[in-house]
Amino acid sequence: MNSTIETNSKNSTDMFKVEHKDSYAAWLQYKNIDNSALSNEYKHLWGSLNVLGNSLILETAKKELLSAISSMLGIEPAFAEPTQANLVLATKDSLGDLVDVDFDQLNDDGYVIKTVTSREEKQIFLVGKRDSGVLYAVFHLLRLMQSRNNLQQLDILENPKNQLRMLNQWDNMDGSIERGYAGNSIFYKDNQFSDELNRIEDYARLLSSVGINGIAINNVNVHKVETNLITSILLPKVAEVAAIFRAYGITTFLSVNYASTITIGNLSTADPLDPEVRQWWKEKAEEIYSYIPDFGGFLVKADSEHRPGPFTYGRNHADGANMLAEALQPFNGIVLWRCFVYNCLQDWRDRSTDRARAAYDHFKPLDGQFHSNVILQIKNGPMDFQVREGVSPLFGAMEKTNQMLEFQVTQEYTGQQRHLCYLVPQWKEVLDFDTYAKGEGSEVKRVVDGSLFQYKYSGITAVSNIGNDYNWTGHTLAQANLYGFGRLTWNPDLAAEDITDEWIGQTFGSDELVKETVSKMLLKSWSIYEKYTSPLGVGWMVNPHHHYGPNVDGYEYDVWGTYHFADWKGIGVDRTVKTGTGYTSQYFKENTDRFESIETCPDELLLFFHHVPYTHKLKSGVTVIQHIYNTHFEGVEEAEGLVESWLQLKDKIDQERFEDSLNRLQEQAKHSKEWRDIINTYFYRKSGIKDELNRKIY
Ligand code: GCW
Repeated sequence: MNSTIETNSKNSTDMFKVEHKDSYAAWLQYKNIDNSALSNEYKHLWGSLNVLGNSLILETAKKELLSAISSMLGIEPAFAEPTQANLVLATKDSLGDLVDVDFDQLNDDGYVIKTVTSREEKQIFLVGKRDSGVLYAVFHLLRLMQSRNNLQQLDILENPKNQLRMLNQWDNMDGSIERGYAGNSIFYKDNQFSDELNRIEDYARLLSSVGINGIAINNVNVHKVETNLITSILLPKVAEVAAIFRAYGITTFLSVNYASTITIGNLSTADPLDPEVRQWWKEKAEEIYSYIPDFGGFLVKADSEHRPGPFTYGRNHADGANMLAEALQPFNGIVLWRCFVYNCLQDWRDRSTDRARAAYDHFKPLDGQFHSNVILQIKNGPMDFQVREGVSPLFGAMEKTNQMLEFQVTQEYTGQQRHLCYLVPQWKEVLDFDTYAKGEGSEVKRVVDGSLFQYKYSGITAVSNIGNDYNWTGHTLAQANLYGFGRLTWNPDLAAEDITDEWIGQTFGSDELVKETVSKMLLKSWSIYEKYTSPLGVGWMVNPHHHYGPNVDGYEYDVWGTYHFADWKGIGVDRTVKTGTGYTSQYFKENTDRFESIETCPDELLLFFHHVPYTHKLKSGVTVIQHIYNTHFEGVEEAEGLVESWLQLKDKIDQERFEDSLNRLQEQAKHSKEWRDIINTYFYRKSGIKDELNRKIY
């Protein structure tokens, strides 16, 4: 990856590109096309190039195309007139009448890739409504090339389904990453910005290649030093990073400290209705936009896990968000206001409130009170990125308030990139969940793509899983989660299998055994992880604070407690209206009825919604306790199977990526036994019920 940023001396990023070339390149390998027939075919197709129009992003698109063609074909396309060039890159404004494109079919980031044959000569047009579309078209064409597709006749039209396609970096300026499992931050070190801007550029390129168009570059837990990111002390550096992302069509956002007026503003309050506080934020917004004219806006975690917020002043979250929204409005800035709000000081014996209810109880009553440039950012589930939990009932519940979905690509509760857990299948389930907000066909994906309620702003964001490891993600196979998130956010209707095949083909090449084996491993891995960890939607069997398990009672008697309610008779959280916390009532009727009834509640969420005896028979005909034993033994066998599968690929994958992944898969198989034995033993001792197959449980 050539950096346009001249680095004075070789830095670790330059070293990684040489010494860890394949690991670092992720899915943008651009390997030489050694099939001579195909190579000649492509060479003929790419013999000459013309880029119509001038912009930073068009420059990026051209640079990407030239470097990829050079790397894969060993040629440098010649310049040619637009009517002659084999490859023509253009936007709506620069295309003229060279080729017929119906721009009404394209949204702002949409593009077409069209082959036009005239006088036996083929031309391929990559045309975007804007320059961002041209860049996405280039990455699309290169995806096809890396996957060795036939490119003789192309007629592609692509529009991203989601307007905002974002990542949140939980990076702290001391260089640490909250819930990061791939090294330290690529953005910060020792409370300063990193000087390895080429690493940030390579990250921008990876993200743009899968259609990401927004990034918040600091942790939502904004500490004192990060509060200065919105001051003249650090804004010049923020602007430098924003310029790097801008060249890849990515808008920069900052997480802000809600109490900035106190921390750095010398005011004694952060009350959103206080005129001085409102004026301070208006002036702050002006200052920020003087450095970054296309700044995206603020990401806010308030009144959550000890973060300051409007509750301190007896105000609600509409008051809090709207104050910031008014400050940003003149600059078209937006507020991403997180709904992860619950009472983290609640006594675990307090059965009156259920943490799962909190976000809905806080925000549903405020529907329609938020300004049009506020978006509520809602985690996929009401608890906290568990291997499985109910889908947040907030989706679809607020037709007058912009909503966006927050996933977690970093694997905080799903193995921390030490275990393989490919999350695209989980994300697909969430996106396809029908909220019934406007009757059948009100899936979450239609809420957050803005089409169900015609939101002005909406989209999907996620907590990133990258750090400064030379393979970006700790576990090399976890690169698939970052890739899959981008592709799914571009188009939630893409099949998990297709996204997986795309990633494998670009990352590991076209060997059929590799594609078949890695695809099976990835697509089974979420189910495997769920089997040996948390049964039937109950989650949380991890150690407090670092969230690596197993620890069955880790959270059971913690401040937020009561996550499985296991006693000698049964297990599960009763969230029904009839006898439990009433959480089920937060859904629309079709889902309330489905989850309320033990007969219709899906087995995989049984313990998320109900407290049942260990002897309760699941739809599978197996009792709950026997299901726990069976799945934990199966999970270990399947985790060991992942190692066996990977070993088949020993001579088909470069040694570094093969060894990296093998080591982690072996650790995972070993650790899955710990999960199995601790959980099975715990429930055998609690229930006294023997395993029907008399396996070793003590
Ligand atoms: O998942 C939990 C994490 C916290 C995180 C918080 C949040 C950034 O344990 O580390 O803080 O949620 O989403 O804000």
